[in-house]
Amino acid sequence: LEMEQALRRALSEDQLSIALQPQLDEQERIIGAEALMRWKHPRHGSVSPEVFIAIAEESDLIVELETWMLDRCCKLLAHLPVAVLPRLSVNISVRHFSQPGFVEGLTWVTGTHGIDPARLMVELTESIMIDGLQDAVERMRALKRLGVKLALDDFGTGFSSLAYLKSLPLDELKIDRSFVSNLDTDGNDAAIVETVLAMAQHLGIDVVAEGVENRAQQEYLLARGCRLFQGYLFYQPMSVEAFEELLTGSE
Ligand code: G
Ligand code: G
Ligand code: MN
Ligand code: NA
Repeated sequence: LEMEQALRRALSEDQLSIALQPQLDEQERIIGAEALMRWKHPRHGSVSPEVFIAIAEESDLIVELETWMLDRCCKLLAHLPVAVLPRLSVNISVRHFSQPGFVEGLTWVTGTHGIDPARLMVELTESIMIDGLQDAVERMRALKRLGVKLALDDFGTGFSSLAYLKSLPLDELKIDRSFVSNLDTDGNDAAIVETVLAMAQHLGIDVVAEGVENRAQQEYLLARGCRLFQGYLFYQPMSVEAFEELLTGSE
């Protein structure tokens, strides 16, 4: 509860920021970035998002934090032409996704900033299906009607099977970095990655490989049809200023 109060203060006292990690295509052109929340406490310093996101998710505080995040991301998209920055990906927790006003909120924030909702990739995790597949599918369809893109994050770490994938209106799958990191050493992980890529291709869903740290991983993925990459091999998450510099400097 103490942490929750400190986090509420963080929001009103401007202690939160955004880190952006570029996403690249097979030619290593930047096609977007994932937005990741950061919190620097005035006395305790940086607090890990693993810690503060989990605390925020215990209440509707997560809705406030992610609403702030969406506003900042739409503002940045409005500021940068689509040719410079095609899209941004934002993580949305199941609690926020399940809120009655979520679609309206997204409609409002994209409208206010005058951006094409298709430039926003909403990253969801398999936990959205916790209250049943049908509910999740209906909510996802409402988002698709607005025009935003949908990604399934941390794919492979959840409890669900591959079978339901065909019923989800997804644009993108993000293979969890735990599978990518062992590609060269673990035959099972390599087989999983290969299967996911083949299946996604079959379903017409793009795949982002997360946590790509070396050329061997990149080449393995490329050879099996993966076209989108994110990881320390290319870029670590960086400040918005550094990201803008990267984009405008490489024009
Ligand atoms: O860089 P990294 O340590 O930021 O991120 C740690 C975890 O925090 C990741 O799983 C990431 O998805 C999550 N995360 C970062 N920002 C957000 C956010 O705005 N909302 C949610 N739900 N998760 C986030
Ligand atoms: O769960 P989600 O995929 O949203 O989390 C993104 C997290 O992955 C962030 O914490 C980010 O810093 C981290 N990350 C991104 N690229 C790499 C990488 O190449 N290696 C490792 N170990 N972590 C990464
Ligand atoms: Mn993510
Ligand atoms: Na992930």
